[in-house]
Amino acid sequence: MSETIFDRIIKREIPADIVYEDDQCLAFRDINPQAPVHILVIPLKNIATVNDLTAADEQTVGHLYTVAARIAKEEGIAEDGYRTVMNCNDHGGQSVYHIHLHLIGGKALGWPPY
Ligand code: DGP
Repeated sequence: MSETIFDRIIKREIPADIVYEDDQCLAFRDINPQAPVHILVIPLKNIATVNDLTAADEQTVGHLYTVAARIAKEEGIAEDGYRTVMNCNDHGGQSVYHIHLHLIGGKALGWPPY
């Protein structure tokens, strides 16, 4: 698995505004926020895309969601609502090949996303 910028954030080789961490995941503010709250929740394990997930990753991916929900409450956006999305490959708009759950909120978001 090739190293990405997110591996370097995990290793603290480059700075990030980290809002949560535990033994499975790290959450930090997106460098290019698309809304008042835009946080990325990533597994410490480098899984390139959603296509690469296996049954062994199910607990990890579920954990990303429970962490995102916890952060949404802490950020004060849970009641109004927010979006969680994981982009996959080119057509999905993925640019960093280490899976990450976008937590986006703090304003009313448009849908559909095109
Ligand atoms: P995606 O396009 O779904 O792969 O989202 C990648 C996101 O990662 C994008 O919203 C910008 C963010 N990003 C890229 N490089 C960095 C970085 O060095 N630091 C932080 N905090 N975010 C980054």
